[in-house]
Amino acid sequence: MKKNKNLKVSIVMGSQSDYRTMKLAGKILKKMGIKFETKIISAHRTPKRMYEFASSAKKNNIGVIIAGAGGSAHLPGMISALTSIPVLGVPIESKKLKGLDSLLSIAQMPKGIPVGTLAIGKDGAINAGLLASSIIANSSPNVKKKLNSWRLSQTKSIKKNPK
Ligand code: RP5
Repeated sequence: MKKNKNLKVSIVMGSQSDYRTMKLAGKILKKMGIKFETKIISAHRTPKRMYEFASSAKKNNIGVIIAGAGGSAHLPGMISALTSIPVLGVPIESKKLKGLDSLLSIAQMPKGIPVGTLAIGKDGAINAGLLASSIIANSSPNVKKKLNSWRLSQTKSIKKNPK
């Protein structure tokens, strides 16, 4: 892969109400020293904004897109249809179905247009941040180093015996 230290991650979400979950992905990226942006883009409420974002993402040096959405949650799949940049989908925990709707919608993409689907809610947002970091680490030794030391300190924090 071409070395490009300036690849950014874009965190997009369907609504302001998704931010309390999606900001956790940003927290991880910050720790890894990865540049990122956050945007509200709704596939159904702002379809033109979605199209413009996805079709210009490559020229804007975006290496990974993290997309959070709840309910029918078509944002990650629609973005993936418009760009070959890897898209990681975070199913937002919805009020009525606790995010099962979001999870199935994001995970069940028909063949041809993939979305890497994470867990429902905050765990998914954190793991999306970590997975995006792993992808960026392929072309950034600095990020690889930070990611490895993050994982090592997680391992060290696990006690051998319960109290
Ligand atoms: C989806 O609808 C958003 O991703 C959000 O999770 C859900 C509810 O949106 P709001 O009604 O809170 O704006 O598009």
